[in-house]
Amino acid sequence: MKAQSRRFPRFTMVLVAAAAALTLAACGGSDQAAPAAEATETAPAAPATGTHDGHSAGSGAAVEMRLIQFRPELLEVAPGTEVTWTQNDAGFHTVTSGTVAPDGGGVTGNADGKFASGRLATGQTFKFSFAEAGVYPYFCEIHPATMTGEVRAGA
Ligand SMILES: [Cu+2]
Repeated sequence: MKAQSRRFPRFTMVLVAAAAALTLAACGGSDQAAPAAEATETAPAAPATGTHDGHSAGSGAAVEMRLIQFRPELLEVAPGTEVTWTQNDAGFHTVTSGTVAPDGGGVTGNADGKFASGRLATGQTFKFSFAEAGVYPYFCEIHPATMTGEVRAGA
C-alpha cells in the first residue's frame, strides 16, 4: 500500500525531471554546438599561423633597406645561404648583428660581433653567409629604434 503510494509521486518526478533535462539539453545543445565547432577549427589553424612560410616565400636571400626599414624584416633561409642586403635609401644604414634594448626614452643596440657591414651608402650592398643554423637578429646602428631584422637559418 505504502509502496504504491510512494511509487506514483516518484514516477511523476522522474517525468518532470526528464522533461526538464530534455529542455535543458535542447537549449544547451544548440549553445554548445557553436563553441565546439570553433574549437575544432582553431586547433588545426594554430600551427598554420605558427609557421613562417609567408615570410620565407621571398627566400631569395635578399634584404632591401628602404624607407628606413629592412625588407623583409624576417628572412628564413637554409643553412649555408648567402644573404645580400642592398641599401636603397638616401644617407647611410648598417647591417649589424645583435639586438636592440630599450634605454630610457630611446634604445641601445648591442652588437654581438657575428657580422657588421659598416656604413653603407646608397646603392651599396653587404653579403654574409649563414653557415650555421640559428636565429640571427640584427639592426641598423644609425636607426636602431626603427630598423631591426632577423635571419633564421634552418631554425
Ligand atoms: Cu639605418
